[in-house]
Amino acid sequence: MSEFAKEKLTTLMLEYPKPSGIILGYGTAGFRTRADILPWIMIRIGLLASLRSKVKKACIGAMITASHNPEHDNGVKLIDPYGEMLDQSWEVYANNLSSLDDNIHVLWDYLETLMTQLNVQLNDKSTVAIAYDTRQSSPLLSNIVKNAAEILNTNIMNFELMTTPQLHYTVRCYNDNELYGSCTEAGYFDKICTAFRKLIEARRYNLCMTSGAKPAEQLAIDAANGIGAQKLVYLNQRLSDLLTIEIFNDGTKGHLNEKCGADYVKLYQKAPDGLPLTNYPKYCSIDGDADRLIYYFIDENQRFHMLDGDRFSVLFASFISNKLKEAKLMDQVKMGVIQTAYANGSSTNYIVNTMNVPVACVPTGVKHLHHKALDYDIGIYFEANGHGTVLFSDNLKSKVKAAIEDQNRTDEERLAASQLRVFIDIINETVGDALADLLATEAILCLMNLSIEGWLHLYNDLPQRQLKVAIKDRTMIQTTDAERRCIAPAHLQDCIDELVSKYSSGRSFVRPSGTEDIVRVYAEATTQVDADKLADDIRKIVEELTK
Ligand code: 16G
Ligand code: MG
Repeated sequence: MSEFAKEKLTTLMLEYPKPSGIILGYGTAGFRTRADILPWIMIRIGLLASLRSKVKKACIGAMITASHNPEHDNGVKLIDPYGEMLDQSWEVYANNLSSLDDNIHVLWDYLETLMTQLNVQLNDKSTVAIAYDTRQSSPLLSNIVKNAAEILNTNIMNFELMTTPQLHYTVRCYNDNELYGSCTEAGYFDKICTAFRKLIEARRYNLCMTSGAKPAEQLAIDAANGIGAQKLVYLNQRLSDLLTIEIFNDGTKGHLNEKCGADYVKLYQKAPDGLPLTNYPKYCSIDGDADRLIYYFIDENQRFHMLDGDRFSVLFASFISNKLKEAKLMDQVKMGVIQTAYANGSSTNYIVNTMNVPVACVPTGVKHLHHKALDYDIGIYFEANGHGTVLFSDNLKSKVKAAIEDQNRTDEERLAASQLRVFIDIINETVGDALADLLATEAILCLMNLSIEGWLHLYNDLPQRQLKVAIKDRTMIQTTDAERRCIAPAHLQDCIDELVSKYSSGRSFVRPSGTEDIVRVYAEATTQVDADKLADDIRKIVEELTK
């Protein structure tokens, strides 16, 4: 390979050396840690993005963000050609690059070996699309990714400030010649806003005829002091006659994700700081990179109620199955909901037994849910934390199109099919997207004539408790069956089974965290007191058996 390229890489490595003793793995959220110790890894991820692009002959995305983590953290993750997360087989290369010594010859040798193995050349065409969140450290880190990728002759598209789902969408559009949508931020908003308007304008017109003009829906949103605040403004600009969004925690006063954002609200089950709980019928929180969404409201007794990812699964599945039934398409397609062990048992019960929709359970982490969702014509997935989306197969899309065009069908059938087609355009099929999910939720509530209280009362959650347990080595805990059962240490599962059997509707599991050096305990039961007690009993057993 070229000496010139090697020289440039040497300079870059000298400028951003790898701190000694650091071990950094490419996890579910890519590389993520304190921002000040990240620059060196950005060199390696830039090189990897470039190689991936050469191999796939397509644009690869690099998103700089640490999502819901505090401002002092940052991270990077790669996006594959169709807007999905980096293929798992490449995480190995990411980890290999990360673990190499900080020596140009070692790194260069590895690159040459990898390029031979992957059958690509330095001059092969490559394109990397970069975007970042609002963290102070983001511009510098993205610039290092750019400089590193350019060493391998890569064309860079820098989209600067974007939400994570916007970059996923953009990469997809670029690679499929804009069949999915136009490859710009304006294209993204055009697609989701036009679909939203189409879907609810007709419905609002009908309502207006029967019960008078309806004012725009009002929503107060906590934007976690992150990138979402800047982007929500566009929804306001385009949809203000249908939706009035008041944006709080917009980054002008508070700190990113500090006592606010979807993760905070979900974890502490309370409203964030910086958002006055007055006068608004509905509230939402998104996270620092706008790929998670949580709804909540205050009832007339001043009680706080939260609607999380499980609730989105139920709402989306209800709406879609209604439309499939109305369009007489239900028998021709396979629909399923994908959850993790964290899904509240009541939601699973409601989806399976009341809605008659099958549920699959997979290990924690978006990539597992997304992958499983591909098995269905309509795969609806949400993590309880509010991250999720819906995937629609080509088969489903062509059946819907045929139904719309079929003159032998009734008007009602064709209307339902066209509503489904428009709904698909609101959804960001590449990844969970707080903005798209918000519009989809508002559209469904309007079309189903459902209030937020009505949505909440579809079923009652079982009380639950989650605990973090610090143990000396979290790898001692090993799980199976989508993390619902432990296989190590010995006897732990027997003890869990025995404790759980003492509680009505009891359920509990233990798993090592993928993002923190702790073990997580989950418990649910018929009362909060029982759920708390069960969780605490399990904690003691975990501590005892891992001493
Ligand atoms: C990451 C995952 C998220 C998962 C969480 C679990 C992605 C993009 N994010 O944030 O899906 O719920 O990790 O964290 O995959 P834990 O292993 O610490 O419980
Ligand atoms: Mg996020």
